[in-house]
Amino acid sequence: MMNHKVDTSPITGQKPGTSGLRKKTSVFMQEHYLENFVQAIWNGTGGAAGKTYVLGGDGRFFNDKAAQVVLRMAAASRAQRVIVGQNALLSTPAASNLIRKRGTDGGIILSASHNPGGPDEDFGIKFNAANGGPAPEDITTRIYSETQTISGYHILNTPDVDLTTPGIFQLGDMTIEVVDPVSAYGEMMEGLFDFDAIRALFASGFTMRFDAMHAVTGPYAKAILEKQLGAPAGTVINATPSPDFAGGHPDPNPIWAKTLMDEMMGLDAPDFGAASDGDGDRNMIVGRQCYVTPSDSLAVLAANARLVPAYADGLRGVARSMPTSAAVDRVAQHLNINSFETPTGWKYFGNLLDDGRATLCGEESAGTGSDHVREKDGLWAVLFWLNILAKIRKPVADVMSGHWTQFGRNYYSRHDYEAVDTVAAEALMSGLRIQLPDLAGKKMAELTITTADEFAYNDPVDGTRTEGQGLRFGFDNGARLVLRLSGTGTEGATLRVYLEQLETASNRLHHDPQIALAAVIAAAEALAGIRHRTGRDRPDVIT
Ligand code: VG1
Ligand code: CO
Repeated sequence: MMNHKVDTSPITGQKPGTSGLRKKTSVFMQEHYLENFVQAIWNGTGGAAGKTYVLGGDGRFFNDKAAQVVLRMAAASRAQRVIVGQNALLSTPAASNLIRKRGTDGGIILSASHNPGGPDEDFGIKFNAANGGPAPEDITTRIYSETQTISGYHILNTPDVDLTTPGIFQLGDMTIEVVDPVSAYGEMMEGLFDFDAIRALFASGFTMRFDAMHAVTGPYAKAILEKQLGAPAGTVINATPSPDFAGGHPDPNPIWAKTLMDEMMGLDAPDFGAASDGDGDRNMIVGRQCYVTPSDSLAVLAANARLVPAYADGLRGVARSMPTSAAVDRVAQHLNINSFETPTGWKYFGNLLDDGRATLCGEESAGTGSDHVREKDGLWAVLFWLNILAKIRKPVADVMSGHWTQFGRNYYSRHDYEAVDTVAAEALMSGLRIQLPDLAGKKMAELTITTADEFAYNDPVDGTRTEGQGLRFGFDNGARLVLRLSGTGTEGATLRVYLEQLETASNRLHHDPQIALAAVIAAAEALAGIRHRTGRDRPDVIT
């Protein structure tokens, strides 16, 4: 067994973004690229010696090979044990659960999440800390600075480890424990939700379609929905993880989960539909002829949390990312609990969850989660909805209508302009940034700007300050506009335009969001000149 020290030199651009390091797969497959970053993880976190880790990924192209590299490098750096999902598969929330349950020092997740996969698409790697959550900024900063000074890495020169069967294996002095990726996660879900009530719901003829989008949630959804909860076979579709997600884009939104959307909008639609993303941490919820925006879904979960055994005593608080709509804030106010507004990315929820200040968290990008793990959790959100529906036995459309009648409706939409020229996108943002102090009082199309600032966050638990988290504009009709650049893309820049407007008039709760938001959409164009600057006449994705 040879422990090699391989000479290397820093590779530029290994800076983790919103959620780990994401690049084109071909970039990750370049000599030393993955190895440099993995060594930087060890170096930035006090070394791997004596540590235990969880390892898994979403099954995309290069997942299997990358997992073998991580194992050989962990062994060469004298890690004590790695708990790895069978065939190197683990959904992100399942990895978070294992890190916590087994008390490991952290985990490595091989995934580019909602980004497409394959030799010409994207790959990614993420380091999670001992609390099970995405490494906070101080750790990612240390890892990044290690990538800038690295001169060598350690790796064993050994054949691949067989990860196809659960069991205990040795690699050098390191123990490898191959585990079934689903069982611990399934047990956790059973402990949170009223499985008997959900079983009774399915037994009563309730129909559901779950689109796993050829990604990692397939085996989880099959085991939990069809086997444990008795949903008919065929409830879960596209259930086999595929290295390129069968050529699809594993992002559960109305555009990329179009097959499911079409079925749910049809006359014979099932009662309930859901989808999840590449690594299983996002969710889309859709009722019969009723799409639920992620921001509304978070609010509905918060309002009905007491119906779920795990949250029967109520919520300690809720948190949402800044661009997420304020729908959940209205519920929090009604429940008399705190609501926190954090920067985009799950890592900012970690302290609030660890400190017991928030129980539920969510993002407009289809991420919802709670203190059961430290990641957003797609299937958990679906089970939460099923638990609510099992108790109240109403169609999703009626749940939404009742919610809006009680709390008002925060009309919401996000317009994405993808793979835009980076220089043009940055110029758009910096052009607006310098105008911020002078914008209040200015008219944009039909609306007048009342507030304009750039979001910064002071973590209430450890006092860390995070700046530059999105440009925010308030208008005289109560609408809100947010602009920010994505930190997960791998091609050019993605401009995200978030639009929101509260409506409380009972006769205006059922409009098409694009129409309800027309005034703020026009104001955004007048303010930012998006079409002109990006050269696009419409967004690539509207959620
Ligand atoms: C996007 C979403 C953000 C989410 C992140 C990771 O980030 O907006 O809410 O936390 O993806 O999700 P950005 O920087 O592209 O806007 V996942 O499921 O791709 O890990
Ligand atoms: Co994801």
